[in-house]
Amino acid sequence: MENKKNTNPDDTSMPEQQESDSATHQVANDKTGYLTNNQGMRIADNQNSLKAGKSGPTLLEDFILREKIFHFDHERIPERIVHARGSGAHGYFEAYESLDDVTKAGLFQKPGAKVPVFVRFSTVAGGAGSVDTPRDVRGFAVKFYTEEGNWDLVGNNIPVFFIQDAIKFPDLVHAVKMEADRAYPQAGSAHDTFWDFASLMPETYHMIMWAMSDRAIPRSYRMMEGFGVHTFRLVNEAGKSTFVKFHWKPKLGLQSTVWDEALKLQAADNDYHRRDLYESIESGDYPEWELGMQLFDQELADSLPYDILDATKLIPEEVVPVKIVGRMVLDRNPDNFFAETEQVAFCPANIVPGIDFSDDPLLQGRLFSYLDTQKSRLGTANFHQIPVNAPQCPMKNFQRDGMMQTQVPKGRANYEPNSLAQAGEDGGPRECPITGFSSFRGAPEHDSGAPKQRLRPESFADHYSQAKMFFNSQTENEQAHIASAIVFELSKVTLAHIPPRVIANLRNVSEDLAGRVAKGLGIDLPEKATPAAAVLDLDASPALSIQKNMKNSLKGRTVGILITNGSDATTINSLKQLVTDAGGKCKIVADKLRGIVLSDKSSVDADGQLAGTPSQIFDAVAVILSEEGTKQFQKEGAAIQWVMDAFGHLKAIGHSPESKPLLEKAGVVEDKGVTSIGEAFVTNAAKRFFDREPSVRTLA
Ligand code: HDE
Repeated sequence: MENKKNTNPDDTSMPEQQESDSATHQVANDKTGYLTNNQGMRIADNQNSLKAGKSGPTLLEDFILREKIFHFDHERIPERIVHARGSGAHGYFEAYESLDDVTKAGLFQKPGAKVPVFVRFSTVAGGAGSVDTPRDVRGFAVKFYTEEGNWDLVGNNIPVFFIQDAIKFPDLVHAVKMEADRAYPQAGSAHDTFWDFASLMPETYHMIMWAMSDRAIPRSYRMMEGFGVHTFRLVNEAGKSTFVKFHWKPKLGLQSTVWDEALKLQAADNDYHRRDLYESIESGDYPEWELGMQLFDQELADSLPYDILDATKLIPEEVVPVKIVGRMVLDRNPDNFFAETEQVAFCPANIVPGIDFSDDPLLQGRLFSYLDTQKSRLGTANFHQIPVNAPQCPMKNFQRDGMMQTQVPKGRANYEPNSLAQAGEDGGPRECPITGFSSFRGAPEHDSGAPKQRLRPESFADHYSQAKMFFNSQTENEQAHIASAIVFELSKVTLAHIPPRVIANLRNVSEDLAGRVAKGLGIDLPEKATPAAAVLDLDASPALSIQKNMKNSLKGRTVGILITNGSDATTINSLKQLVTDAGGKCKIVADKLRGIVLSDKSSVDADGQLAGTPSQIFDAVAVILSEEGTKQFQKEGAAIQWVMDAFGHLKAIGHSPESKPLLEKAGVVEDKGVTSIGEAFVTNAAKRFFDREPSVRTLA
């Protein structure tokens, strides 16, 4: 055996027992670390697949090859529907002053306070591999990792938009992206379908002015303005709201290319903007913007000749000045394009207390779309756990599981309210009405009706009246079942503080029920729970009872007939006939499946063997045994149980005279439901004998 060729210049050691090949082998040393598969197992040869002999075929056994190709096959994720091509960077935002008069948002409270950000700039129409310099709107999306949660300001480099209502967005995007049949042009609006749409949509013309201006062919991402576009709200500690439009002003000032230059850049450097951003950050020339706010109130809004909720309108800086409130510096390139820039998931609905939405119908649609689209793009509802998306403040809730879950929550508190803490367990986090986010409740901007609120109407406050009506509508036996069921369930509860709380609630449903449950559990009757609304005496509704609405019919029901060798053939056949005539079915159960010899020497097969066919699966049972058979079954546990269960489950039991000793052994006490085989049994088989219940078990 010869050695593998070692082309690692740093490596001096060589394994000695490997066969030579012409591939380039770089062998691990202390500096490189060891190459492993995804399970952490060290790999000996990353150049050759495992073959039968020297030239193959390749073996299916090669798990190293299969894992590597499998993972490679799935490297791509769907690109963004719009804004697919983009470039990202890390940095920070620093507040210049306190804005506590207009917002309680933590990042705007202290001069000099910094929060980390991740920014993604993008074109809109082209695919992920398209060029950087077409005529297009540019996305300007900022994720602020604040101590109160992530705030995403997902804006563009143009302060207005093409359409006024989110419902038109799919049409706009279909029209502007490559045409459906020919799949071109790849990145740009200069084609039939976009201009067809625009020609029919007067609301696009303001944005078209901007898109046809040099704003749409910027020199660099570093030299673009950014805009939140919509009117948002700021809300201060006192709950007062101020309208706001967000602006980003580049420290380098605005700069665009000329059209001919933009065209030629597409040939000279497809990645012109991506390279520019990356290289400026690498060289320490950090791009910087100042955050500006146009702050105004309803009165100012009312004075304008257009609607501040219309995203095709801007408010000139000359009318409402832009107040500069902080700066953003991008000082770190992503370590990995895919993990960060591709997987970052922006969402305009990501806001923090102190910032809120307006009723702009374009914004309202976006609040749904971004969360929704990330599920398609990133494949799991857990995309918020990807490092670039994860908040950098504590995050705790009761959402669980889902594909690609990486968190391992401890304990059993995955719901609330819960009282697990009372038993010394971790009960999980709780809402906070003071520091938690509450939607601005003031009057809506227009006449869209009631203010937004999270409230349960008073008309929903009665929780017991119908529970009481339900209980009162049941038969006595059904009521006993309910009481017993609750006793059974609560007897399984190990936390002692919980059953009294359930009974306290039951006292509002029925004192009788509550008393029976308490007695069944052997605990004292607790204080009654205070109802949120008076409990009403509603009329009972017989339709709510099962027993009051049962049909005494054999249709759809099955009678099980227990037989063995020597059973009377005539009785069996006449019973089968009667049951079939009444619309029911019969199934024969015997100790063996085949060749049971009846009294007339005829041979029959059973439908089920006794050991595996308990009486539970029948609606009524008949026991037709010979004297000999009865003796045999009196020693047969399964046969005794078969009869005992049928009796205990309140079923009709028919029996041949010879079978009686088996019934006695099974503890059957004669009642209306226990008869000889004949018409009476067939009538009984259509119902249950609830009156029997107190004689077979204790109910609560
Ligand atoms: Fe977007 N937009 N958008 N958009 N948008 C998306 O979300 C959408 C709109 C903007 O770098 C998508 O994650 C609707 C206005 C940026 O990852 C999608 C409407 C503005 C980015 C989506 C709009 C934007 C997106 C596609 C009309 C400026 C890139 C992938 C109601 C204020 C973010 C994704 C990034 C991306 C929907 C209009 C900016 C499909 C429905 C107006 C910067 O969810």
